[in-house]
Amino acid sequence: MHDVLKVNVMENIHSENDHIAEHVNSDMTEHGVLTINVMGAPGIGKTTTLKQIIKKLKGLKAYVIEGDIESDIDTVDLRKMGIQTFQINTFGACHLDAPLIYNAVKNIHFSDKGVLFIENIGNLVCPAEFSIGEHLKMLIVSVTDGSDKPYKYPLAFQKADIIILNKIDLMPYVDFDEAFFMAGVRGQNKTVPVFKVSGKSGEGYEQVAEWIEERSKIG
Ligand SMILES: Nc1nc2c(ncn2[C@@H]2O[C@H](COP(=O)(O)OP(=O)(O)O)[C@@H](O)[C@H]2O)c(=O)[nH]1
Ligand SMILES: [Mg+2]
Repeated sequence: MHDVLKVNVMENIHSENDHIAEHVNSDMTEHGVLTINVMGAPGIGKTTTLKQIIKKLKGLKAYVIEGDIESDIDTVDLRKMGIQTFQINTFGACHLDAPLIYNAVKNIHFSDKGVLFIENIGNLVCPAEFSIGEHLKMLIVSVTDGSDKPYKYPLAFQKADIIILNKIDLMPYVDFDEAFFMAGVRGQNKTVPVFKVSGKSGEGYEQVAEWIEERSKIG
Protein backbone atom coordinates (compact mmCIF):
# COMPACT_ATOMS: atom_id res chain seq x y z
CA MET A 1 0.00 0.00 0.00
CA HIS A 2 1.25 3.46 -0.90
CA ASP A 3 0.96 6.36 1.43
CA VAL A 4 -1.33 8.97 0.03
CA LEU A 5 -0.27 12.56 0.41
CA LYS A 6 -3.24 14.87 0.50
CA VAL A 7 -2.55 18.28 -1.00
CA ASN A 8 -4.97 21.13 -0.72
CA VAL A 9 -4.52 22.46 -4.23
CA MET A 10 -6.77 25.49 -3.79
CA GLU A 11 -4.84 26.56 -0.68
CA ASN A 12 -1.52 26.34 -2.56
CA ILE A 13 -2.86 28.23 -5.55
CA HIS A 14 -4.22 30.97 -3.31
CA SER A 15 -1.06 31.39 -1.22
CA GLU A 16 1.17 31.59 -4.34
CA ASN A 17 -1.26 34.07 -5.89
CA ASP A 18 -1.41 36.18 -2.71
CA HIS A 19 2.38 36.29 -2.48
CA ILE A 20 2.66 37.74 -6.00
CA ALA A 21 -0.30 40.04 -5.32
CA GLU A 22 1.64 41.57 -2.40
CA HIS A 23 4.49 42.43 -4.80
CA VAL A 24 2.08 44.07 -7.25
CA ASN A 25 0.48 45.99 -4.41
CA SER A 26 3.74 47.39 -3.05
CA ASP A 27 5.02 48.25 -6.58
CA MET A 28 1.84 50.18 -7.33
CA THR A 29 2.02 51.97 -3.98
CA GLU A 30 5.60 52.96 -4.82
CA HIS A 31 4.44 54.35 -8.19
CA GLY A 32 1.73 56.31 -6.35
CA VAL A 33 -0.89 54.60 -8.51
CA LEU A 34 -4.09 53.61 -6.71
CA THR A 35 -5.07 50.23 -8.17
CA ILE A 36 -8.74 49.26 -8.42
CA ASN A 37 -10.01 45.78 -9.26
CA VAL A 38 -13.28 46.36 -11.14
CA MET A 39 -15.63 43.40 -10.88
CA GLY A 40 -19.13 42.59 -12.10
CA ALA A 41 -21.17 40.37 -14.38
CA PRO A 42 -20.90 40.67 -18.18
CA GLY A 43 -22.75 43.70 -19.58
CA ILE A 44 -23.25 45.31 -16.18
CA GLY A 45 -21.54 48.51 -17.31
CA LYS A 46 -17.92 48.07 -16.21
CA THR A 47 -16.38 49.75 -19.26
CA THR A 48 -19.09 52.43 -19.35
CA THR A 49 -18.40 53.15 -15.67
CA LEU A 50 -14.67 53.48 -16.25
CA LYS A 51 -15.27 55.97 -19.07
CA GLN A 52 -17.62 58.02 -16.90
CA ILE A 53 -15.33 58.06 -13.87
CA ILE A 54 -12.20 58.87 -15.88
CA LYS A 55 -13.95 61.82 -17.54
CA LYS A 56 -14.66 63.21 -14.07
CA LEU A 57 -11.31 62.60 -12.35
CA LYS A 58 -9.71 65.97 -11.72
CA GLY A 59 -5.95 66.06 -12.22
CA LEU A 60 -5.47 62.32 -11.78
CA LYS A 61 -3.93 60.31 -14.61
CA ALA A 62 -5.90 57.15 -15.44
CA TYR A 63 -4.48 53.86 -16.66
CA VAL A 64 -6.63 50.86 -17.59
CA ILE A 65 -5.98 47.14 -17.92
CA GLU A 66 -8.82 45.39 -19.73
CA GLY A 67 -9.33 41.72 -18.86
CA ASP A 68 -11.38 39.72 -21.33
CA ILE A 69 -11.60 36.08 -22.25
CA GLU A 70 -11.20 37.15 -25.89
CA SER A 71 -11.25 40.33 -28.01
CA ASP A 72 -9.90 43.84 -27.53
CA ILE A 73 -13.14 45.72 -28.19
CA ASP A 74 -13.12 47.66 -24.89
CA THR A 75 -9.41 48.48 -25.21
CA VAL A 76 -9.88 49.94 -28.70
CA ASP A 77 -12.81 51.95 -27.38
CA LEU A 78 -10.92 53.39 -24.40
CA ARG A 79 -7.83 54.19 -26.47
CA LYS A 80 -10.04 56.25 -28.79
CA MET A 81 -10.75 58.43 -25.75
CA GLY A 82 -7.00 58.87 -25.24
CA ILE A 83 -6.90 56.59 -22.20
CA GLN A 84 -3.70 54.57 -21.79
CA THR A 85 -5.14 51.04 -21.96
CA PHE A 86 -3.60 47.56 -22.02
CA GLN A 87 -5.32 44.30 -22.96
CA ILE A 88 -5.10 40.92 -21.24
CA ASN A 89 -6.90 37.94 -22.81
CA THR A 90 -7.28 34.84 -20.65
CA PHE A 91 -8.61 32.59 -23.45
CA GLY A 92 -10.95 30.75 -21.13
CA ALA A 93 -10.02 31.57 -17.53
CA CYS A 94 -12.92 33.19 -15.67
CA HIS A 95 -10.83 35.66 -13.65
CA LEU A 96 -7.56 37.59 -13.67
CA ASP A 97 -4.85 36.49 -11.26
CA ALA A 98 -1.85 38.17 -9.67
CA PRO A 99 0.85 36.66 -11.98
CA LEU A 100 -1.00 38.04 -15.03
CA ILE A 101 -1.14 41.51 -13.49
CA TYR A 102 2.47 41.29 -12.27
CA ASN A 103 3.62 40.69 -15.86
CA ALA A 104 1.37 43.43 -17.22
CA VAL A 105 2.43 46.19 -14.80
CA LYS A 106 6.13 45.35 -15.30
CA ASN A 107 5.65 46.49 -18.90
CA ILE A 108 3.68 49.66 -18.22
CA HIS A 109 5.48 52.96 -17.86
CA PHE A 110 3.66 54.84 -15.10
CA SER A 111 4.78 58.34 -16.02
CA ASP A 112 2.56 60.02 -13.42
CA LYS A 113 0.84 59.19 -10.17
CA GLY A 114 -2.82 58.35 -10.64
CA VAL A 115 -5.28 55.47 -10.79
CA LEU A 116 -5.04 52.08 -12.48
CA PHE A 117 -8.43 50.50 -13.17
CA ILE A 118 -8.28 46.77 -13.88
CA GLU A 119 -11.50 45.58 -15.52
CA ASN A 120 -11.76 41.96 -14.47
CA ILE A 121 -13.43 39.20 -16.50
CA GLY A 122 -17.23 39.60 -16.49
CA ASN A 123 -18.24 37.22 -13.71
CA LEU A 124 -19.69 37.65 -10.22
CA VAL A 125 -18.01 34.58 -8.72
CA CYS A 126 -14.34 33.84 -9.53
CA PRO A 127 -12.86 37.39 -9.56
CA ALA A 128 -13.93 37.87 -5.93
CA GLU A 129 -11.79 34.90 -4.89
CA PHE A 130 -8.45 36.13 -6.24
CA SER A 131 -6.48 39.16 -5.16
CA ILE A 132 -4.62 40.76 -8.07
CA GLY A 133 -2.63 43.21 -5.94
CA GLU A 134 -5.32 45.90 -5.90
CA HIS A 135 -5.70 48.55 -3.24
CA LEU A 136 -9.49 48.56 -3.66
CA LYS A 137 -12.18 46.28 -5.03
CA MET A 138 -15.01 47.97 -6.92
CA LEU A 139 -18.15 45.89 -7.44
CA ILE A 140 -20.58 47.00 -10.12
CA VAL A 141 -24.15 45.72 -10.11
CA SER A 142 -27.19 46.92 -11.99
CA VAL A 143 -30.91 47.30 -11.36
CA THR A 144 -31.47 44.93 -14.30
CA ASP A 145 -29.83 42.07 -12.32
CA GLY A 146 -32.64 41.76 -9.80
CA SER A 147 -32.33 42.77 -6.15
CA ASP A 148 -31.36 39.35 -4.80
CA LYS A 149 -27.71 39.31 -5.89
CA PRO A 150 -26.16 40.13 -2.47
CA TYR A 151 -27.92 37.05 -1.10
CA LYS A 152 -26.81 34.78 -3.96
CA TYR A 153 -23.23 36.00 -4.47
CA PRO A 154 -22.19 37.04 -0.94
CA LEU A 155 -18.40 36.94 -1.35
CA ALA A 156 -18.27 39.70 -3.97
CA PHE A 157 -20.35 41.94 -1.68
CA GLN A 158 -18.33 41.06 1.43
CA LYS A 159 -15.06 41.97 -0.24
CA ALA A 160 -16.15 45.15 -2.02
CA ASP A 161 -14.66 48.48 -0.88
CA ILE A 162 -17.11 50.37 -3.09
CA ILE A 163 -20.34 49.27 -4.77
CA ILE A 164 -21.73 50.97 -7.86
CA LEU A 165 -25.43 50.39 -8.55
CA ASN A 166 -25.69 51.12 -12.27
CA LYS A 167 -28.47 51.63 -14.85
CA ILE A 168 -30.74 53.56 -12.48
CA ASP A 169 -32.27 55.17 -15.60
CA LEU A 170 -33.93 51.77 -16.14
CA MET A 171 -35.45 51.68 -12.63
CA PRO A 172 -39.00 52.53 -13.88
CA TYR A 173 -38.95 49.54 -16.23
CA VAL A 174 -37.71 46.79 -13.90
CA ASP A 175 -38.94 45.41 -10.58
CA PHE A 176 -35.91 46.36 -8.54
CA ASP A 177 -36.59 46.26 -4.80
CA GLU A 178 -34.00 48.70 -3.48
CA ALA A 179 -34.79 48.13 0.22
CA PHE A 180 -34.36 44.35 -0.20
CA PHE A 181 -31.12 44.92 -2.13
CA MET A 182 -29.69 47.26 0.51
CA ALA A 183 -30.67 44.90 3.34
CA GLY A 184 -28.76 42.16 1.48
CA VAL A 185 -25.73 44.41 1.01
CA ARG A 186 -25.69 45.40 4.69
CA GLY A 187 -26.06 41.74 5.69
CA GLN A 188 -22.72 41.10 3.99
CA ASN A 189 -20.92 44.38 4.46
CA LYS A 190 -21.83 46.94 7.14
CA THR A 191 -19.78 49.85 5.86
CA VAL A 192 -19.26 49.68 2.09
CA PRO A 193 -20.42 52.87 0.31
CA VAL A 194 -23.05 52.32 -2.39
CA PHE A 195 -23.28 54.86 -5.22
CA LYS A 196 -26.31 54.94 -7.52
CA VAL A 197 -25.37 55.90 -11.09
CA SER A 198 -26.45 55.87 -14.69
CA GLY A 199 -23.75 55.07 -17.23
CA LYS A 200 -26.15 56.36 -19.85
CA SER A 201 -26.73 59.86 -18.43
CA GLY A 202 -23.58 60.15 -16.31
CA GLU A 203 -25.67 60.84 -13.19
CA GLY A 204 -23.97 60.00 -9.90
CA TYR A 205 -20.38 59.62 -11.14
CA GLU A 206 -19.11 62.91 -9.74
CA GLN A 207 -19.46 61.54 -6.21
CA VAL A 208 -17.69 58.32 -7.26
CA ALA A 209 -14.80 60.29 -8.77
CA GLU A 210 -14.52 62.39 -5.59
CA TRP A 211 -14.44 59.24 -3.45
CA ILE A 212 -11.63 57.81 -5.61
CA GLU A 213 -9.67 61.07 -5.54
CA GLU A 214 -9.84 61.01 -1.76
CA ARG A 215 -8.57 57.41 -1.66
CA SER A 216 -5.80 58.06 -4.20
CA LYS A 217 -3.60 59.82 -1.67
CA ILE A 218 -1.14 56.94 -1.41
CA GLY A 219 2.57 56.41 -2.01
N1 LIG B 1 -29.61 52.13 -20.11
C1 LIG B 1 -28.36 51.99 -19.67
N2 LIG B 1 -27.49 51.25 -20.38
C2 LIG B 1 -26.21 51.12 -19.90
C3 LIG B 1 -25.80 51.74 -18.71
N3 LIG B 1 -24.51 51.43 -18.49
C4 LIG B 1 -24.14 50.65 -19.50
N4 LIG B 1 -25.15 50.46 -20.38
C5 LIG B 1 -25.13 49.67 -21.61
O1 LIG B 1 -24.95 48.30 -21.23
C6 LIG B 1 -24.17 47.64 -22.21
C7 LIG B 1 -22.95 46.98 -21.57
O2 LIG B 1 -22.11 48.00 -21.05
P1 LIG B 1 -20.55 47.76 -20.85
O3 LIG B 1 -20.01 48.97 -20.20
O4 LIG B 1 -19.92 47.34 -22.12
O5 LIG B 1 -20.57 46.54 -19.83
P2 LIG B 1 -19.39 45.56 -19.36
O6 LIG B 1 -19.52 44.31 -20.15
O7 LIG B 1 -19.66 45.32 -17.91
O8 LIG B 1 -18.10 46.29 -19.57
C8 LIG B 1 -23.80 48.68 -23.26
O9 LIG B 1 -24.69 48.60 -24.32
C9 LIG B 1 -23.96 50.00 -22.51
O10 LIG B 1 -24.27 51.08 -23.35
C10 LIG B 1 -26.76 52.52 -17.98
O11 LIG B 1 -26.51 53.07 -16.90
N5 LIG B 1 -28.03 52.59 -18.51
MG1 LIG C 1 -16.31 45.74 -20.64
